[in-house]
Amino acid sequence: MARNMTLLWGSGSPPCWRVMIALEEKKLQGYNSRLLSFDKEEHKSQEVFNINPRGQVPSFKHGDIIVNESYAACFYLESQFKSQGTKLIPDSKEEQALMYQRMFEGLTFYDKLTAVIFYEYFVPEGERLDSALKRHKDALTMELKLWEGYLFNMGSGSNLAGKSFTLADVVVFPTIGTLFRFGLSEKRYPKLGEYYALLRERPSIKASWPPHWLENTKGQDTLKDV
Ligand SMILES: N[C@@H](CCC(=O)N[C@@H](CS)C(=O)NCC(=O)O)C(=O)O
Repeated sequence: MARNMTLLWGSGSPPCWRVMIALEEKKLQGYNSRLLSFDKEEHKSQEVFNINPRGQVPSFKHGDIIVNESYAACFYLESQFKSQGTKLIPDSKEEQALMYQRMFEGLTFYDKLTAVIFYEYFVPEGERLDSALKRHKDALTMELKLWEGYLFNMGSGSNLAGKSFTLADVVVFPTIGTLFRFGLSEKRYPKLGEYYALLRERPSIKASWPPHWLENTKGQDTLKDV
């Protein structure tokens, strides 16, 4: 049980989802979970600012210790609860190197995804350009081809850094889940589709699935042509 932990989070936020998967994998269920509404701007509430001066989620506290950045929280949990739950950093130097490589490439992947799906949220109405959105879509397509190739080279049924589930999967899966929620074609990206189908059945991922995706199973088709 993890009653001395608090996570402030929003449904469908990939950074929040990373921390939730890590908490599940480390068997830290029972933490104080506070689901906030983006629509009601609850991530800009005093409750969040008390923990996170950026007014963002995830906002995470363990006792008096605050670790808000999703990657930092995942590393922290693995390092503090090394021998509890799933071991998320492999011993083999090959797998470890690949895990770090994919984790940090995962940040680029996430940025390229959000540049497309949140274009209208990020760019004020008068400043939007079809040509800019197309450029972001092309950049995302190139990125997707890279990840499709990585998974192809790993072979069927593999995780991102090898046979074991690692921090790379913890931090990158939410990006991949979001891609498919926004209409990515499994036909066009079969390896990503296979990885998504495999991991979405994992108990930590199922347990932390965005609640509003469960309520409304139909996603968007923003990425159908990417
Ligand atoms: N680098 C941060 C990013 C956190 C983040 O961007 N959170 C978003 C939700 S997905 C948020 O709270 N956005 C509201 C805002 O920035 O005002 C992390 O990885 O934890």
